[in-house]
Amino acid sequence: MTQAAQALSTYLMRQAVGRSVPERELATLLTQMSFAAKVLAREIRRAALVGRLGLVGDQNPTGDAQKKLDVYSNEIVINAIRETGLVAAIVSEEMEELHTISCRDRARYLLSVDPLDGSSNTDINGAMGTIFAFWRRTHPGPCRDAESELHDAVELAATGYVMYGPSTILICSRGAGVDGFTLDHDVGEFLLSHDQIRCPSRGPYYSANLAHLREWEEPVQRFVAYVTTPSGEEGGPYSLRYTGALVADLHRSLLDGGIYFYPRDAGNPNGKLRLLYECAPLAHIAEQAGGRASTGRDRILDIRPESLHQRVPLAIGSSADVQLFERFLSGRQPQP
Ligand code: AHM
Ligand code: MG
Repeated sequence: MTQAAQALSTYLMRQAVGRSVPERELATLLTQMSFAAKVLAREIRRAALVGRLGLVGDQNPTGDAQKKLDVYSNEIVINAIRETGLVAAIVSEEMEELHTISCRDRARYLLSVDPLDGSSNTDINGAMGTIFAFWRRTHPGPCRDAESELHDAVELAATGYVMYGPSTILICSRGAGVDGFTLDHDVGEFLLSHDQIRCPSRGPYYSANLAHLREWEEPVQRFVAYVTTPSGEEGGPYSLRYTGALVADLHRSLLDGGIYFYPRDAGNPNGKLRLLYECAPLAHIAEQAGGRASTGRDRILDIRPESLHQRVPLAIGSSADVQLFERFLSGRQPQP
């Protein structure tokens, strides 16, 4: 830690000076997300010691086996946000229905959240994450139908993710670049460690579940062959890195360059990942850092949500790499 280390609370307070009430409220919401992240970081660290590993026995709304840590993470995030009275409703990977929490006039935001990304890593001490987005409601005031508000593509106000790895890091954006804060456990605070992150424009990594290679459409297979060939104009071959946690794989691309993709296949025409609480928040972060995010065909942030747990294919990371992926899908790929 340098002497000039800036706490997240100070950073948010400075940003709030002279800003409107809604902007100041956003600082409160980010503070509460950071509080939830601290609690989760502690719980993930000691999960094996307090019986919090393994399955609950249920499936979540999108058909994944629910882990004890999934359920716990969801509760922690909801409690932290509910207390503020500033959020009208929450859509979460772990809840089938939209969770309405406040109908007060001052509930100017909606939250979409994946409380525990990469939950297949819980029991092997692998990296995990939390992904979130606060959406500005178009019609503040009593909340009658938050779900249709979300479908009307309300505006993104702040996004971020937390990565629980060797250290816990919180990355966030309010639409003016991306900053990163590392949790200092002794101080009990997130401290600014990554000021204005810029994503390198290309490589040297690609992240994808190659078990599905033969199920992907041919252009995606050709893309993999291209980036793993030494003669590729991108200076390949790219090295494969895949952790099973989107947050960890994107984090690497954001700092070191590269692309993560989870494309559609014959059995899953929209891929696996969810628009509202996985793809859109991370697309906003990637773009704010100078990167790019699309389905391979359409920009993620241009997609109007049709349902709460809607899935979309995702290619995200360095701008030149995602553009190259898009070129393959559109048949304009470089010739070998
Ligand atoms: P989750 O939120 O249930 O953990 O699912 C999302 C995760 C991503 O973090 C990860 O990249 C992907 O699913 C891994 O899926 P697969 O095991 O099919 O490769
Ligand atoms: Mg997830």
